[in-house]
This record gives sequence, C-alpha cells and structure tokens, in this order.
Amino acid sequence: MYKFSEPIYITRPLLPRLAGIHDQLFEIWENKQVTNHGVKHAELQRELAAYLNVDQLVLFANGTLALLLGLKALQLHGEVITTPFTFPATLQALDWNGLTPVFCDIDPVTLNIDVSHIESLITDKTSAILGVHVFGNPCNMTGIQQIADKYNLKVIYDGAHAFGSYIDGKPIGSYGDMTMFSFHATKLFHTIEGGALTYKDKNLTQQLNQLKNFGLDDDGGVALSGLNAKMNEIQASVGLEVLKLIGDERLKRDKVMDVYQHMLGEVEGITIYTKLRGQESSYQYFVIGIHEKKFGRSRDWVHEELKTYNVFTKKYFYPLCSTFHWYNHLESAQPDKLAQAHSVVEQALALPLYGDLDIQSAIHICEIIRSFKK
Ligand code: T4K
Repeated sequence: MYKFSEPIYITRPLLPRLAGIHDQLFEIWENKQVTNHGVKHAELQRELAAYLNVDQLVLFANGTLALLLGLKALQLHGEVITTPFTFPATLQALDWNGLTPVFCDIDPVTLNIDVSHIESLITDKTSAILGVHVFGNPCNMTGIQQIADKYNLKVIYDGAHAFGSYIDGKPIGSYGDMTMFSFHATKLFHTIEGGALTYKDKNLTQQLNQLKNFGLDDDGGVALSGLNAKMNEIQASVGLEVLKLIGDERLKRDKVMDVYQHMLGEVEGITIYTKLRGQESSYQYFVIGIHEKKFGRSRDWVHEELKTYNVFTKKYFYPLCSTFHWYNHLESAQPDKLAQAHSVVEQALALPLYGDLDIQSAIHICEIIRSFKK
C-alpha cells in the first residue's frame, strides 16, 4: 500500500502570492495606520458583506470573540439551548457571558441540533437558541425560527464552518438574528486569525463596534464594558488577497470531494456526513462516520493507523462539550439525553480537504482506508 513521504494534514491554509501581500503591506507601511479600523479593515468589511450577500457585517480579531460579543450585544440571559457536538469555542462564548447551556441532542444525518427536541428544553429562563452549522451542514433554520417565534427567543448561528454557502437560495448569514463566521487559517476563507458577525438588526452596529474596541464611544467616553477584539490591518489585507482565491479553491475542493464520494460512498460501515456540493457547500470539511461493527474497525483505530501512512486526520468534535467537567452535572448533559451525540462523537473523522491536495493523493487516502475494512 502507498505510503506518503510527507505528512498529509486535514487542511493547509490557502496562502496568496507573497507579491500580493507585499503590495498590501507596502500601502499599510506608507500610511502608517496598522490597526484600529484602518482602510484595509473598511475595505474587507465592505467586500465580505458583498461576497456573503448580507446587509450588516462587522469584523473581529477571531470567531470566538465575535460570538462572545455578539451574544453580549443581544443581551441574553439565563439559558441558551445549544448543541454538545461543536468546537469548545461555541460553549466558551456562552460561559464568558454567564449564560448556561442547555444541551440538545443532534440529528444523526446533519449532526446539528435536532429541532424535534428543542421545545421540551425550553423553560422560563430560556433566552435563545444557538445552532452550529457543523462542518458546513446547515441547521434546520426554518424549524428553529418557528420555535423561536413561538417562544420569543433569539436565534444565533455559529457559522464558523459555513462561509459563503447558500441555503434555499438565501445566503446562510441572513438567517436568524445573528451568524458568526470564523476566519482562522484552517478555514476556507481566512485572515490568519479573524472572524465576523452578520446580523439582522442594524441598530446593533454601533454597539458591536464599541464592544470590540473597549466599549469606547465617539465622544471620548466609555459606553460599554467591551474588550479588545479588533482585526488589524495586516489580517484584513491577508483577507483581501485570500478572497480573490476562493472561487478557484472551491472548485479544486469539489474535485477532491468527488474522489472521496466515489471511493468511500459505497463502503459498508462508512457514512459521508458532508454531502453538500455547489453553492450549498462551504467546502470546509470532508467528514465521514465509521461504524465499528459494520466496517470492522473503530474510528479511533482508523485515525491511529492512518498516521503510519503519514495521513493525519482529526476526530472533530471529540470530546463532546457536554462532558466537560464544568458541565457534566447539568441535567441536559446526561448521556442518556444525548444518545445521538454520544454515538456520532465516536464515529466522526475529518479527512484531508484542501485545494492543493492532488487527486492522486486523495485516491491513495481512499485506497488506504478501504484496505482497512474487515
Ligand atoms: N465555532 C466552531 C464551530 C469552530 O469550529 C471554531 C473554530 C470556532 C467557533 C472558533 O473560531 P476561531 O476563534 O478559531 O476563529 C482548529 C482551529 O484553530 C479552529 O479555528 C477551528 N474552529 C477548529 C475546528 O480547528 P485545531 O486545534 O483542531 O487546529 P490545528 O492547529 O490542529 O490545525 C489543523 C490542521 O491544519 C493541522 O493538523 C495542520 C493544519 N494547519 C493548521 C494551522 C493552524 C496548517 O497547515 N497551518 C496552520 O497554520 O483547531
């Protein structure tokens, strides 16, 4: 069996030509505004709002701070219904706002919050539903909105993995009250570190801009208890260059996904969790589920064995957030209430997906995985 001579990771950052970055840096050096809302920041904010097709967008230093401050701007209180199957940052943004998560089990197909369980979790303390578009699979946004409208709850989406996708012909950032996007280097679109909020209520704009800048107002006062969560000019200029490459990158990732889909789609014991393509897809991750009994090997075994071939996959999102020691006393965190999440977290495995991964390498990865089947 083929063995890679160099390590293959689940992703590699999409890096623009250095000459383009140099030109951007030259302009920044010339005008000497390196952070605190300079021209690059303004330009990227405009370009991203257009690209994501949303009316309101504010940039942040990273996705976690964007979500944390977005939740604060919405003035939530008490409990927020959310998923245990996500990156810790989703929960940490709640924590830092003093909000209590109420964990909702997930749909085993989309891996997102299961709408049929939400109503039973609502109490008089519930103020919002925080859905995560896990691996770019969209939440059931119509179902969530119906419940939110009925109980007068806010809806926030963690769209860290959902950059640029359209669902039912609408940009994903236009659903709910607010959506967070992460621009970390591992994301399709990135600013090395960075993030943004898109949101419905334009009255929030001033507040969000203050919150990310220590709460300072325009009159020299301090209006809010904010933070430093500003995106600097170098981050913004990397974003401007990366944005030019996204169209091509999506096409390249589509070809890699084609190989995975054809070579792994029919293997007994393997489920493909990330099936969306074209404008619905964010092309962020390619994630499979490995069913130990049917495949003959566990997900953990496959993850470890692939390393001997120099292929480094990721067990996203292991462990479940509901098992963190500061949550495991919560009633909603009990494993019997989260049966699907506990099952999926033992099966999910993210495979390498990035434009520079050549087709032959994707074929080798599939051949290696297929050779594991018992
Ligand atoms: N909500 C959700 C649902 C999220 O998934 C995330 C972040 C957030 C919120 C918070 O957004 P940010 O505050 O991060 O904007 C990575 C990322 O650091 C994190 O942004 C991301 N989600 C998470 C899913 O993945 P790790 O610890 O798994 O990444 P790491 O360093 O192992 O990188 C993965 C692979 O990528 C490496 O094996 C090699 C490659 N890589 C990585 C980096 C950073 C490179 O080739 N070059 C690089 O510079 O967290």
